[in-house]
Amino acid sequence: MPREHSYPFIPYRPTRYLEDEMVARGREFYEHMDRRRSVRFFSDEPVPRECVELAIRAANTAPSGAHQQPWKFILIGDAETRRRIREAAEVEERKNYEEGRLTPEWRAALAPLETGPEKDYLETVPWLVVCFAEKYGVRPDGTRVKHYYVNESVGIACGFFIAALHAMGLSTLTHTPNPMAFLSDICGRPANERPYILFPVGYAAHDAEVPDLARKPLPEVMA
Ligand code: IYR
Repeated sequence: MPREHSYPFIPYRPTRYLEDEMVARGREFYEHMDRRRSVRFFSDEPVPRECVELAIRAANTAPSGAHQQPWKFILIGDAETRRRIREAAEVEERKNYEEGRLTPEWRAALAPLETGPEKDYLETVPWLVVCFAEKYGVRPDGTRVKHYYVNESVGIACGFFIAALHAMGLSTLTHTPNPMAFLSDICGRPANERPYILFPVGYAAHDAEVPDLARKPLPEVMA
């Protein structure tokens, strides 16, 4: 029986696999994702712009509330803007780390990561990508469009972005300088866009190190 629709619908037939192949593909994808780490030591080696554009295209395939795609990815490659972002981020982070804005509990949680106020990687990497969340849309006549599930939608898109970079052998860090309103000024973004995550994008340095952390085992994250 053909379904009745008020709007256009098209057939969708996602590829199906034999069960053994499903498991093999799932395992391969999981193992691939399990090799990803957040990186704080980057190379200054150039990265083709096309790679970052492809990662943004991948992010843009994410599901979103009412298919509103309430995200904007700002791509920054020029050295002067990267320098300004580093300086502004470090001003805020010095207040966090050196002027006691981080609570003792927060500092203790971060201790194993050995993070600090120095954010030199923001100038090292060839690209910065700032993801902005559109709190609401703006019609051409200036009226507002309500957006739904903005945080969930943008978070999923950023996950796709991170996964796409990893698939290309690139590294990133989900950097959320706090507060990060300075990113709206530097990137010249309108009031309906809220800075969401700042991603340095590049190759991991040849001598990069990451904290020796373990992931929670499945029974701890699944019930
Ligand atoms: N924004 C700070 C602090 C920080 C907070 C969390 I939660 C982290 O996982 C890592 C760092 C900074 O970037 O150093």
